[in-house]
Amino acid sequence: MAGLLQALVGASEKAAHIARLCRQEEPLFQLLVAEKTGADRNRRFLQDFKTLADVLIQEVIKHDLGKEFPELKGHIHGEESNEFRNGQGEMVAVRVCTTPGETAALLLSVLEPERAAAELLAAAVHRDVALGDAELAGVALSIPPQDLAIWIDPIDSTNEYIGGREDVAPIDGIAPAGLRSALVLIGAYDRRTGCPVLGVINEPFFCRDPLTHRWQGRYHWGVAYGDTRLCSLSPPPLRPTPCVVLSRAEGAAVRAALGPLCGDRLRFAAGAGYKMLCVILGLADAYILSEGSTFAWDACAPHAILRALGGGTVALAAALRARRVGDAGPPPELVYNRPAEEAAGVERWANRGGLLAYVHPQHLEFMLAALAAVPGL
Ligand code: 2IP
Ligand code: CA
Ligand code: CA
Repeated sequence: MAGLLQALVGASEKAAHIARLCRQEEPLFQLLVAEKTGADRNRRFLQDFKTLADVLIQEVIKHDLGKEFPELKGHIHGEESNEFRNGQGEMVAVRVCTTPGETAALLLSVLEPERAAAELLAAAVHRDVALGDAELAGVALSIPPQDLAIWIDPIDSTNEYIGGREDVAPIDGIAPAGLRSALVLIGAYDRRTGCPVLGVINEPFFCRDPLTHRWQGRYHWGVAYGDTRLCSLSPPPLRPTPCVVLSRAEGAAVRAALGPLCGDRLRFAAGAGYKMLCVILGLADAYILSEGSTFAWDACAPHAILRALGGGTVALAAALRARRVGDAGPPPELVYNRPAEEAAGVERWANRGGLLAYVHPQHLEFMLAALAAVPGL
């Protein structure tokens, strides 16, 4: 089972490579930023291509994990559907074929006439990834893959990925926007309980290599299964005054309620996964979101890592409700196996009622107390 954690990391590395490739290689980059040329055809193509990058990355992860762990087949889910409408209006099911040549031909049926782009992508899809990570190789786990299922967000913060800003200065280590917030998220949860068990976050655009000027990535992983807690990172130190990271879309009521608690330590960032990563890295102590604007695939991987570090991710509205009726039990955490039956499409998997991601349980208590006073939450 050490194999599954390594396979998740390996899949995230391949995904990150494809994400970088689309920005680095001219034939692909031109498609990604085609909107800027202004031509109508290109404007439509932009929409198509960024979706294709997402769909393809998800299919690669699905394919590689399913091949190595047949028990997971049918239990690997993601944000995207692999059905893709090409420029001629035909439906193409994007998938990984047996050979790079076949995959390139399939991709060309979507990208026609961009042959070079199709071939570059196909080569990346079929590339073998060597990890060379001694710490990760030494992790020995025994979690039966047939008890697990997977959530993939192939690229979280797509808007920042497409926008590609590199000049956004971090504030106390937190990038308010830009390429840094585009992440690959792969999480495994317990099929029966819905609890997150393994998580991998890959940052494809962590920094530029000073010599080659190419983007370099990094990854983080965590395990929270039974009594096992393992993580590539150490728990961050407890700060007396918590720092909270929010979406720029967060409402005034939540901002006002947090004021007395954090003073000037409110931060804003793009990307749901990136904000959870800020908590994992100790750049913030909590990420609070009052709306159902994130989904199972956004939260599963970072939630598993937070649990590995002794924290978690609470279902905000349900936790506040429980508190108001005097429920003394632990606040309910998000689960990943229960769709909202009355909702349709992607909304079935929305984290309805918002969330609160934390790393230190002491902070959780403070924040729930402050938020319980907000009318309408
Ligand atoms: C999005 C992305 C957004 C986030 C939203 C997610 O995922 O992470 O940035 O909004 O909740 O669903 P915000 O930045 O306001 O937190 P995607 O980019 O995969 O659609
Ligand atoms: Ca997302
Ligand atoms: Ca996404």
